[in-house]
Amino acid sequence: MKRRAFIAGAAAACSVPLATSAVPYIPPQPDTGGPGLDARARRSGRRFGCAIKSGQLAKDPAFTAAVLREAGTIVQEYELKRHVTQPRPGRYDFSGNDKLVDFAQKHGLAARGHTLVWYSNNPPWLAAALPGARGRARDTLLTGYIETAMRRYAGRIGEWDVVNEPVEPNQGRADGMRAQNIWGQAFGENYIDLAFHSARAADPRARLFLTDFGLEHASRRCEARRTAILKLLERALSRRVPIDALGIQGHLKPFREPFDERTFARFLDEVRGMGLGIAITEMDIADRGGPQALEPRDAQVAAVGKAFLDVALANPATSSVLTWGLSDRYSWLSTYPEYRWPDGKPSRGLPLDSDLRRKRLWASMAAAFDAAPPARKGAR
Ligand code: 9MR
Repeated sequence: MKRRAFIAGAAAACSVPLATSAVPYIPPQPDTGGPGLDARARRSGRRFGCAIKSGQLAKDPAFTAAVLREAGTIVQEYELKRHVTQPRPGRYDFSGNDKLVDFAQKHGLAARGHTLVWYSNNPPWLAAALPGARGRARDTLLTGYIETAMRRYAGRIGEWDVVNEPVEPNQGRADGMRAQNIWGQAFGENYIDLAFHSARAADPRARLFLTDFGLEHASRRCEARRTAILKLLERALSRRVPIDALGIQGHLKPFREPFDERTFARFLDEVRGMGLGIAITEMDIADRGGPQALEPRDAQVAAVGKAFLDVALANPATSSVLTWGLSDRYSWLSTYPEYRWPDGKPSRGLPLDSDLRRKRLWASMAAAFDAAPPARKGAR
């Protein structure tokens, strides 16, 4: 990079109210060779992975090669959601995820399962059946899928997002639980107990996650969400619900909300203090609202990624980091109205650009993995 552009990038990186470090981090230019992110993550006993779709593997060999270069674990971007797998009652279609799990097995990758119980992406028949159902029939609408999916992939999917996105304080409930949620409406909070108990029974060796977004920034929105999650975890653990770990999605939006290392570190300490593991399960960085020019924008995105991962990896309970996609060639951020650029240019929130080149964000993630102290061994 030309020296002037570099300085401009660095200055811009300093001007974003993101992190509390005294010395601003200036991410290095990415190298083009060298070990991938999973190899870096393994140095501290962790894993790196990404979300993928089976269609990408079928149609894009260059992207597939990039996944194999960078990732040690994969997760389905959508192919285990119930509207896909259970289009009609009692009829399952696991064909998309079977391809992903076969791919993982063939190449020695680990696989996560996303997601078993979510307020969203349920088939219409399920949302229609739930309110009128009672007793065992109602329980089965929740637990039947957990049992079927987890038994099918026992030994091949080691970690499951059992309950996804349970809190939403801005929906008005005093306890911060998501009000517009078919599961909460049918069972009350007990849906969480039922889900985790049936997951534990379906595959006792699997690591069971509760996952949510909006836990990362130093904003009122995230503060309320962190409080709601901590209280939920406290209640659930006191009822002996078998939750092993919290999945922090990590959809960062640094040009809208600040990131503060101490705030995030304190939250992770509280989670660890409850005896839970931690993973970053869906990391990406919305660059909408950042500078138009790519150099300073990429530098700022990379700086936030580093600040965020430095805190996440300083905690020994953090076992893995997954990004939501791997390359800007395929990112939900480029399709979502709130985050996509109005001129149709791709969002640059993932480690590889649209041409599969390693970006500054890749370099800052690699640097964070390289510097990470060891993870706790044998975490469930
Ligand atoms: O990225 C996913 C997108 O392709 C799907 O259409 C959408 C609905 O299934 O889900 C997106 O993934 C979400 C994930 O499942 C939960 N956390 C937020 C993710 C981004 O919206």
